[in-house]
Amino acid sequence: MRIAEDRVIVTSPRRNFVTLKLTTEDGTVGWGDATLNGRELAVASYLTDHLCPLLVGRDATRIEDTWQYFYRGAYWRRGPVTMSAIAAVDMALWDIKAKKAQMPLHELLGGKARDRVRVYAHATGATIADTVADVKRLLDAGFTAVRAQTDIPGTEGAYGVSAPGQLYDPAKGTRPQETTWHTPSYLRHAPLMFEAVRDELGYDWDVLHDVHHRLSPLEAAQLGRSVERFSPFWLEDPTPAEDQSAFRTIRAHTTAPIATGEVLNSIWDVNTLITERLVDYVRTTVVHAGGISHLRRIFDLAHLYGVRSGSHGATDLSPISLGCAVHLDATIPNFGIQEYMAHAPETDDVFPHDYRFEAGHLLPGDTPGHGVSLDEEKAARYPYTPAYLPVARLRDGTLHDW
Ligand code: CS2
Ligand code: MG
Repeated sequence: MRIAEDRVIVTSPRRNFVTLKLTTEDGTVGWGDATLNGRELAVASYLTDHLCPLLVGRDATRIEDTWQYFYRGAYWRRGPVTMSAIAAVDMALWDIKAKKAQMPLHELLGGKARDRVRVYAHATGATIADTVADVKRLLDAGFTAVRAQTDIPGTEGAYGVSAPGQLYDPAKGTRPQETTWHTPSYLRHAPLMFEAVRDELGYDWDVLHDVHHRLSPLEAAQLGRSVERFSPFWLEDPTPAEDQSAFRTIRAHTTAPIATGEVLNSIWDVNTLITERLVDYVRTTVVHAGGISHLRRIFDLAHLYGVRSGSHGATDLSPISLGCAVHLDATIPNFGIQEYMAHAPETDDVFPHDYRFEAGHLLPGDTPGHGVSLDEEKAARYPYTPAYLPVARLRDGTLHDW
C-alpha cells in the first residue's frame, strides 16, 4: 500500500499547530502532529522540503523501516525539529495501519492495560490564595491530581501563571516576552504554596509542581528537601534536563519524586536518567520524541528500571498528539500520569477527536486509528501568526532558563 499524497498544514486556531496528512493510494488518511512551540515553521519546512519528497511512493505499512530511514538516513540525528518531523510521519503511519486493521490504536498496540488514563490539570494564581482557590476548582471538577503554580514576589512573569480563568499559552508576539527571575525569592515562596494547598485542601489528592528548568542541582535539592513533608507527586524539570548528571546531586539530597523529559527527544537523552533511576517519571511525548514507535521504546526502557510515564500534554501539543498519547498511556505497563491542558474550543473544532474527559481521567475512543483528524476547511480560516516563547533574565540581566 503506497503513500500517494502528503500535505503539511499550518493552522492557528487559538495557537499555531503543524499537521501532516498522508493519504495512501486507496485513499486511507493518516494524521500526525509536528508542532514545536515557537519554532513551528522549522518543522513544517523539514517535512515539506526534506521528508515529504521521499514519502510519496513508500510502502505505508513499513513504519519501522520508514522511521529508521528518516532517523539514520538523515546522518544528522536527534533534536526537537528532526524528531518532531519524524514523529508526525510515524503518527500518521500508525493511524493508517490501525484504520486498515479496522482497530483503535490501543488494540494495535497490544490492547488496554487500563480503561482510562489518569490526568492532571494546571492550577495557577497571582497569589498563593488564588492558587489554592484554583486547585479547589479543579478538585471540584473531578481531577485528583493538580499542578500548582503561583506568581513569585520579586519576579515578573513567573512561569505558568495565567490570568484567572484564562488558558495559559505562553507563546505570543513577534518577539519573546522578557520576564525576570530571582531564585532566592522562588526558594522562599514555593514551599509556602505547598504548605497552603495542603493545609487548606488536605492530602487526598496529588500536588505536582513545575520548576521549569530554573535551578542549579543544589538549589533543586534544597527545594526538594523543603517540600518533602508536603508529599509532592513530583517536582518537574528542577534543572535543565540535558544535564543528566545534575540529577545525581538532586537524588543524593532529597526523596521528592522527580519528573523530566518534555524538552528531550530521544532515548539517548533519557538513557542515564532512566538507567540510573535519577527520575521517577519520564515526560517525553509522542510529538517531540519521534512518534509512537520511539516513545514506546523509551517507556519500555523506563519499565525495566521502575520509571513511570508522565507525558507532557500542554496545549501546544495538538489534539492529535493527545489522542495518540491516550492510546499509548492506556496500553503500557508503567503508566504514571498524563498532563491534560484542555485545548481551546476553536482548537477542538479544527481537530475532531474521540477521546473524552471523565472524572479526572481521559478515555481513548474506539474508532479505527488514533481517533483524531483535522478539518481542512476550518483549518484554513486560521492563518499562522509568529508566536515566540518568553525568555527569562536574572535581575542583573543574565539570560536564564525560562
Ligand atoms: C510546561 C509546558 O506543561 C508543562 O509542563 O512545561 O507548558 C511548556 O512551558 C510549554 O509546552 C512550552 O511550549
Ligand atoms: Mg513542564
